[in-house]
Amino acid sequence: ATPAQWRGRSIYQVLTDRFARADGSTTATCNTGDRVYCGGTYQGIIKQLDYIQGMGFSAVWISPVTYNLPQTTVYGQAYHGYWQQDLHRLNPNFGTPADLKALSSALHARGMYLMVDIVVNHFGWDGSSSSVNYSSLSPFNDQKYYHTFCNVDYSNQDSIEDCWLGDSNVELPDLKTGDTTVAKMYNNWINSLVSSYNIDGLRIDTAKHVDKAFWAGFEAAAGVFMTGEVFSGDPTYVCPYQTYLDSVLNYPLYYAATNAFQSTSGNMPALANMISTMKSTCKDTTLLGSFTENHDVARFGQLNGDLSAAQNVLALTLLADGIPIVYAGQEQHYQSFGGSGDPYNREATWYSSYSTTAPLYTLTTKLNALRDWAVRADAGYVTYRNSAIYSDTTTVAMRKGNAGKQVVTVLSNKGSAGASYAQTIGNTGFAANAQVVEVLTCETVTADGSGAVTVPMASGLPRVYYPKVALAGSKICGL
Ligand code: ABC
Ligand code: CA
Repeated sequence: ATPAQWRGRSIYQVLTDRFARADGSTTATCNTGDRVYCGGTYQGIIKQLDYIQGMGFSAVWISPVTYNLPQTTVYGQAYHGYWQQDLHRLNPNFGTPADLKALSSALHARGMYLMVDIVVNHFGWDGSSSSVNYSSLSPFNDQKYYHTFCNVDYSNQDSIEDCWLGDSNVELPDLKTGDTTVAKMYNNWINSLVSSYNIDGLRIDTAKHVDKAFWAGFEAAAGVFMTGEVFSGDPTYVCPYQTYLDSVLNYPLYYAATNAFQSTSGNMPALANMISTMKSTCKDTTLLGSFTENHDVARFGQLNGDLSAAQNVLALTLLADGIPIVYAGQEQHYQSFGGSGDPYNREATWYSSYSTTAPLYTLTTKLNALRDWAVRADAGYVTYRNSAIYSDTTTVAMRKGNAGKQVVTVLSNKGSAGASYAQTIGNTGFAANAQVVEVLTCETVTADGSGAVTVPMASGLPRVYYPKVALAGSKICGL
């Protein structure tokens, strides 16, 4: 699928090993601290597609599918899939080629897209740089395909691109992606992977560690939308990658969002500023991947366990510019047991029993439904650039969508203990005296003569408004 086709989609991210087992177990042991395979598979995902689609997602991002190092390393097993050793074989722990094709078909039968995580920057090796047996790797089976070993120095871009990630326990031998032979082999591979499994989009691992000139040929060979992981909170570092890739993950917004909602003294004006800064710095914010959790960073629930705060974070994720991405477990308010970030943020989703009544599951359902309606109601919704229309120390309001079909979202970091108060929000673009529906409570309010809305804030909850007349036929709030 093309970038334009992806704009209106909403992505659910899974680590295949941790999302669902083929036996449907909700009790199978999965201790994140052990860093070993827990038994999730493609067939398991197929069985839980009702759960994913029931929340309103229209695409699923799965972790890397290629064959990985088979050993148990100092850092455990390759259950996450980022330690590949053979591009042309699949990781058998997740199923057979037929199983992956079955997942792709099952998604397409539902009108959903498949996004696959891929790694071109490196392979994986159980041991130090001097112990790598290159002939056991495929198809890059010779040292000549790899950069000479050095550790990444993050203060130097050449080093970021040419040196090795990992450490002496598990090295990540770095491919010479600047070499035409290597690039050609990668281009052939991605072309055949995409067509063999009917893949609709790609998530590019470690994009900032690959030379920029590599991407044009690779993107052409893949022929589908791709979003790159450029792990940095700095817009001036991240945005230029949109010259080389359709899209990148919106890490700067991630940092601004988690900082804003982390506590009742989080920096809300900085969040409003970041929304503006990304618009002025990036080529097209409407193609970025918006997320607030993933498999590398702390669960939001671990930073702040307050449910209202988590609701605001989800509302921002789903209603900001770009393609929203929710990481499996976020809808169950997972908070990581035992520690923060990798590996503790990779809890088995099955422990939630896939509850469809969990508060964040039902919230996600409502937000995806509204977004989906807004996307269908106005072709200009997805390309309209979201703007922060109000901010103070505890509140940010934003507007996305053309007049009459716009979503106005009012966010608060006051938390569940927050007092009730009325907040007037102007610059909504709503018509004078228009009736607008708050889609989470289904309460209607009437805008004043200037389109401003007086919002009844309470318990730190987010409020989401859409013009009432434009909801006719949506089934949202019974309209
Ligand atoms: C393994 C074990 C861990 C163990 C670790 C040492 O080794 O599993 O338990 O602690 C995969 C696996 C991991 C595994 C690693 C290494 O491989 O999933 O479990 O860790 O073997 C991607 C993937 C990620 C994946 C890899 C490698 C890359 O999403 O899951 O990891 O294929 C860097 C990379 C980024 C990478 C990330 C994990 O590390 O750039 O691609 N993610 C700074 C740097 C970033 C850096 C980040 C985290 O730190 O600039 O480049 O990301 O290390 C902001 C700044 C940022 C700064 C952050 C921290 O603060 O603006 O620049 O980021 O304010
Ligand atoms: Ca590299």
